[in-house]
Amino acid sequence: MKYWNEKMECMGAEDMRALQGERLRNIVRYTYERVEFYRRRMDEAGVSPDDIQTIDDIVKLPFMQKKDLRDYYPTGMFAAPMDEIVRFHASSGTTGKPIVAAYTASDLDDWAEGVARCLTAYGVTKDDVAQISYGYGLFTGGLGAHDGATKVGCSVLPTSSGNTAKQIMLMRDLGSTVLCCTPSYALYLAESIEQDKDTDVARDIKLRIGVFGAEPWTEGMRKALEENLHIKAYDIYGLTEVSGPGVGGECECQDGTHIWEDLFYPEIIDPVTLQPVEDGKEGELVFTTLSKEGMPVIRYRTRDLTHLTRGRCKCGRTAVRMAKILGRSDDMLIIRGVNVFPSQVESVIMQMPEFTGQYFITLDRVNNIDTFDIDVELKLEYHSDSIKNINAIKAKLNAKLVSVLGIKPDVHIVEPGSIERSMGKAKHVLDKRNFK
Ligand code: DLL
Repeated sequence: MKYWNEKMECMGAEDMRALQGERLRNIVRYTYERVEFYRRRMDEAGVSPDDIQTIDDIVKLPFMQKKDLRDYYPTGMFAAPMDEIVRFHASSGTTGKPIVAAYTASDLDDWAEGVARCLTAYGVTKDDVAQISYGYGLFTGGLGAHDGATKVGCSVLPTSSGNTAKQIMLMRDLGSTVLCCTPSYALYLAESIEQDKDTDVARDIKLRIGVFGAEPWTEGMRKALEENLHIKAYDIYGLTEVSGPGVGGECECQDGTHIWEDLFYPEIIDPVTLQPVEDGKEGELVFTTLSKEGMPVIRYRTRDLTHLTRGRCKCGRTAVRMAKILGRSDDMLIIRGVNVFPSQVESVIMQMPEFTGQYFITLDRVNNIDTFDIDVELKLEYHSDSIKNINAIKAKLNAKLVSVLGIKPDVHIVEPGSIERSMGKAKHVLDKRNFK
């Protein structure tokens, strides 16, 4: 089966816009009547639900952001009564109150539908064994992928994250064919399989598809994961505030993430002027949920930076495509006045076969000048090289980093295994300037 829901995934642009308009009309009225926040914001902006007729009218509506969700913690943004809420999740914010998301039964069904569309687009079927190594719990990764894989009819192996030796044993013994986890954990799993004396990837591991998301990852990382795990690696995107994984996913063309725009309406805006940005130009991704009942969001600013492409994909889908996410605007580092995204550092490191792909950036300020250090891990086979060879590798990396970043970091080549591995979303940066 090529499509999970051909009608929605391949709908013509005009019909899709009509459907989106109808759903927007409904969701605006629904939230206006049920949630004080939307009523107040719309009144302040001088917009009434009657002003929203077509999807083009969306620009009349005010934006919202994470702070609004925090301010209404814990239940102020819920639009459905508690007896209709069947699940909570919460975002992994490190500071302050978490963002709580609430789902009705219909929301869970739509969420699983989004994941099922992604899985089908990757080529997953009910004959697959899907190992879910995203964390289960408040994080949406585990249960989100689980419900989607269950809907497709896969044999689901809910390992959650961590306990890597057991993950590999079960992957081997139950013949997992699909692996769902963060790309950084997949890299660690691949490395651990390589070190496992009882397991040979080609002989013992049946994986064929990777379902990777929850953090930015580069084409270089894709190549490494595909080679190391003998799979095709696909992107899956989503966020707690909008639902969880499965807001969109790639197809076999690996040429952008299709957003399921009958459920989640995307816009790209200039984060400074808040004006719409045309297709193909980078900006901040904004979402409006078109069917959610428990906790809908309207023009929610994700902070994720990307661009959109419209038109029929080679796979036949018309669902708008989103480019790989460069990072969140909050993750952008300003080092000596230059903007740097950790994903740019990753893209360079992944081009060099000498490295494991693990890196860690430390920023500090000494005598009022930013310091920019990057630890990069050498692969075992290069570690025993002569100092001369290691220095040559370092010089090559430095030159590449300077040309991509426009700023020279202090690179430290470190021993294999010395950078802490991540079971979930990897932490690549320590900014000590924040503590000063
Ligand atoms: O990370 C949901 C998810 C789980 C997506 C599993 C995919 C797979 P949050 O914890 O709320 O939800 O974090 C959402 O993670 O705004 C992006 O910044 C980032 N993110 C998620 N997927 C991707 C991706 C989940 N494929 C935030 N590429 C989002 C890049 C991603 N960044």
